[in-house]
Parts: sequence; C-alpha cells; structure tokens
Amino acid sequence: MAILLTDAQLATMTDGYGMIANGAVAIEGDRIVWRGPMAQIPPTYAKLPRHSAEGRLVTPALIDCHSHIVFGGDRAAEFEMRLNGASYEDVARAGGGILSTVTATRAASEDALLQQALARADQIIAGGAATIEVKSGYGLTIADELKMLRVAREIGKKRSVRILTTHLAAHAIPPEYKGRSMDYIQTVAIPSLQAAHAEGLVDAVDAFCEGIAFSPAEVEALFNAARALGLPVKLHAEQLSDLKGAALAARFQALSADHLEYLAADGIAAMAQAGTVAVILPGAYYTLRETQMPPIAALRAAGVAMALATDCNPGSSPITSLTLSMNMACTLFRMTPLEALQGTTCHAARALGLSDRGTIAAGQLADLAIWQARHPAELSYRIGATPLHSRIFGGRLDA
Ligand code: DI6
Ligand code: FE
Repeated sequence: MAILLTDAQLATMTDGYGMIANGAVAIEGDRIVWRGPMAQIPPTYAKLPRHSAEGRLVTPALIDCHSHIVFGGDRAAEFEMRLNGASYEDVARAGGGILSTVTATRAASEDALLQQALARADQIIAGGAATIEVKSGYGLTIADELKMLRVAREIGKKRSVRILTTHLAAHAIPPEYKGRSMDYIQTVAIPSLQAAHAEGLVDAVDAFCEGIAFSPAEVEALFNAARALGLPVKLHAEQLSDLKGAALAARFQALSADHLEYLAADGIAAMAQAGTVAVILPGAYYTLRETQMPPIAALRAAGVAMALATDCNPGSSPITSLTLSMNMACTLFRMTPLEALQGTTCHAARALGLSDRGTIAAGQLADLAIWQARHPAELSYRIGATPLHSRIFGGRLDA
C-alpha cells in the first residue's frame, strides 16, 4: 500500500504551523516517507497512485491525550444538582460524583462498557482524532480497574484508532476505604497497577492529587511503584487547589501535569525544568464554571509545552469534541489557534511520550486529518462544528 496525497494545504506542525501551500505527502505502508511542495515531488513518489485533497487543509490526525471514555451510566442528574446550587465538591462529598460512576462501572459487564465507550470514541474519531489516551479510575478494585483497562484496549481493536491506556486507580477513594486512603493506595492502587502491568495493559500511571482525592504523599507512594515498574507518570494536579502536585510530578519526570487552574510559579518552574507538558482541559473548566484560569501566559513565558484534551468524563467534562476544546481554549484561556492545534497534535504526542506522530514528516505514522477548511485557525474558530472531511489512518483512507 502506497499513496501520494496531493493538492493539500499542509500544516506539518514541525515549526509553528509549518505550512506548505499546495503540498503533497507520500505514504508507504503506515508511514509518511516524504512531504513537500507539489512542484518538488521526487520521481520515485510521482508514480504512486494519487489521492487529491482538492485544496483542503491537511494536518496530523488529532490526538486526545487525556480522556476517561470508559465508564458506566451517566451523570445528567448531578448536572441538574449543580444547576440547583450544589458545588462539584458538595456533590462528591454527598456520595455522588465520581462514586456514582464507580457503582455503575462496577455493575457493568465488559461488553456493556465497551459498547458505551465505542460510541464516545466514534465521536472523538469523527472529529479528526487517530490517537486517544484512555484512563481507568472508575473501578477502584483490582478486578474492576483491570476490566476498564481491557475495555480501553479493546477499543483499538474495534476501531481505526490507536489507544494508550493509563492506570488511574488513584482517582477517588471508594466507600469501603473511606478515611483510609493510604491503605487504599497500598492494597488496591499499587497491586492493581502491578497486575495490570503484568498483563501488558498499562502505558502510564496517573492520579488525582486533590483535597477530595489523594494527598501528595499518597501520590508519591504510587509513583514510586510506577517507577519500580519502569512506567511513566502523569498527574491530575492543581485542578481545584494548589497542593503542589505539578512540582511532585516534575520530580518524577512526569510526561504531563493536567488541569492546572491553581498552578503557581513554583510549579511552572518545576515543569519547565523537567520538560513536563501542561495539559489544558477547558471542557472541565467550562462545565464546572470555574473562574480561576490556568496560567497560560506564565506557562508560555516559561516555555512549557501546552497540550489540549477533552478530559471526556461523565462528571466534569462530558465533551467528545477536540475542535470544540480548541475553541474553548482560545476563547476562554486566550491560547492562540496555533497553540490550540499544537496542543492536539505535536504537544499532545509529547504528553503521551510519543515521537512517532503529531507532525507531518518523513518517518511519522501516516495518520492525517483532511479538513473542510483552508487555514488551521478555522479549526479553533468554529463553534460546535465538525469540520473533518476525511482521515488517513495508518496510510489508509477511511471508508
Ligand atoms: N478530575 C476531573 O475533572 C475528573 N477526574 C478528575 O480527576 C472528574 C471525573 C468525574 O467527575 O467523573
Ligand atoms: Fe481527567
């Protein structure tokens, strides 16, 4: 299988947008072997079967580097509670919130979970994604965390999408461990991580470092276990308060620290030093009607790479659109359309520790998005549209 994609407005994302007007991409197997201007197609690639983008914008396929798309039930009732005045923390303390999803997820069969997750994955894919990171964290027993990770991996077998799985047993303290959170880390979170790793189900380890979840000391115990297994870490940090989670993550050379609304200068400096990516999640900010903005300007000034993701989850971010997340990041946080697209391509790849995708360059996976657009700013500008025309996944044009 080899094709030459022609007549494209290429945003290669190798240096800013890295635009190539009237560009072409040569693909052999699942890899890009050449890209450049139409006028300079090497003779060997000029003979390949051609597929015209007809002047459309072509970008690397998008990457959703932070999602929780495997879960049972839904939380529309909680949405309604919050609209009647309850805060996110009130809902969590009242036994709702994450724990109601835990109950539904434990009760669901693997197949039922898969069917629901596929529907969400399909929406993210239809928005131009070819890679989705999926977290566990609604099982909170060894068996149920493994079940979630198996379901997540299954999505990649059923659909044209690459799935990365993140172990997030340290997401919430289940009722049976109420008041014994360190005990939960020692007897459930760490053993489930070890078991999942032994089954080859884990690409990275995450935790929720927050007053309503796990303390920095508890996260550190988990991260030490991850390190012993040679697994990279990432952290839900500074979402609702500043527990210095980002600095803790940076000490463990974390791939990313995510949310970051309450991130302070010390955390930014630690992330810059460690090369930890800041994953910005405007869907959660929007849903929770948060007013504290993540420190975008300070992250930019410190040279911290910013990624952008849906955080798709039933409580704080029921969104399956990366382009809408990009729009929110621009309009709410004043990220630029370039930063937004870097956030869902090259910087999202970095947030997952991947160097084989996120740009259009020789050697990269041939995962491309062809858009009903001409300029990349259009992707962030439109609200609620799905401007995808078609995708190329692993060198094959989607049916
Ligand atoms: N922070 C979030 O915003 C989500 N998880 C987390 O650690 C919320 C997940 C949920 O409410 O179900
Ligand atoms: Fe999250």
